[in-house]
Amino acid sequence: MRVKKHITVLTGAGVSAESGIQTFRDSNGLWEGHDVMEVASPQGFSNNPALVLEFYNERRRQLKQVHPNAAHIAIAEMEEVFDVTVITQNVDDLHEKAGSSHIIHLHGELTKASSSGDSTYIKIWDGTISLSDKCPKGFQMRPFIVWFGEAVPMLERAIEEVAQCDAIIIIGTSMQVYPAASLTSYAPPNVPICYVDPNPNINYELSRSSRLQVFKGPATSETKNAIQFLKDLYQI
Ligand code: BV8
Repeated sequence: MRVKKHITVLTGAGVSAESGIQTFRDSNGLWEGHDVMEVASPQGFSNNPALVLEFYNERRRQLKQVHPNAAHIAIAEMEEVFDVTVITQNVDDLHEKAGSSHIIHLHGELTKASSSGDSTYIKIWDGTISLSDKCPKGFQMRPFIVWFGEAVPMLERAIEEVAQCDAIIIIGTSMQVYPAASLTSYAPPNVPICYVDPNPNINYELSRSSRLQVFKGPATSETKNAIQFLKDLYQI
């Protein structure tokens, strides 16, 4: 029985773009609707909690109208022949809906809420979070999101995965947000890295890869080409 190769799939907002969820840095990105520090930072939340709660309530409501696209489905189907871990910067639940079974959310999840005063108090939350929602200890409930300036709790888990993978597929991320954007540097030497993006940003860490293969184009058409590249490489 052949041992399955371990593939890390690192995704960003671009993998959900064709499902209708706006990316952050493309022309009509979310951030342009709002100053990032106003809606995605602890300072922003303390300055105007109602604005921040509504920003995430709106994105949580949108989750009910969107569906996984061909890229999310191809990633889930990879599990038939590979041992796959999805490490996503996205806070949507489209990888879950597509059927992926090992998912690490580096930057949190829209479908959960946590206590502002007790980070261990985390609840599944698919409705709105309002200023009257408090945890049992009386602290304000907040989106279960890693804001700018906040530590990334799942980082060690993600590094462990990348450190023992056989290959990496990067899909739809501008590779600008750290520490997520540095994860490829923890991969074993000479690991093949496939990068699916219509506008790939070869950051410093990627520029040091000896086996970077760019698949320039949208996730729904290029993800399967990257997967086929790895199947051919491993003669699967
Ligand atoms: C931390 C939750 C320390 C919010 C997010 C100066 C230099 C370097 C770093 C820093 C710096 N100043 C500050 C920092 C650190 C900062 C950072 O990296 N800032 C950047 C902006 C410079 N990072 C942090 O603050 C992190 N924390 O460092 O903590 C610490 C340690 C200990 C104790 C205390 C503190 C926390 C970062 C997490 C922030 N939260 N999300 C929310 O989602 O609302 S990040 C946010 O950006 C999203 O999660 C998003 O996923 C992520 C990355 O963006 P992308 O996913 O890449 O999206 P983007 O729009 O940029 O790109 C889309 C891509 O898709 C493009 O490439 C495009 O071409 C492509 N695309 C478009 N269409 C398609 C497509 N691809 C395929 N198919 C298509 N159809």
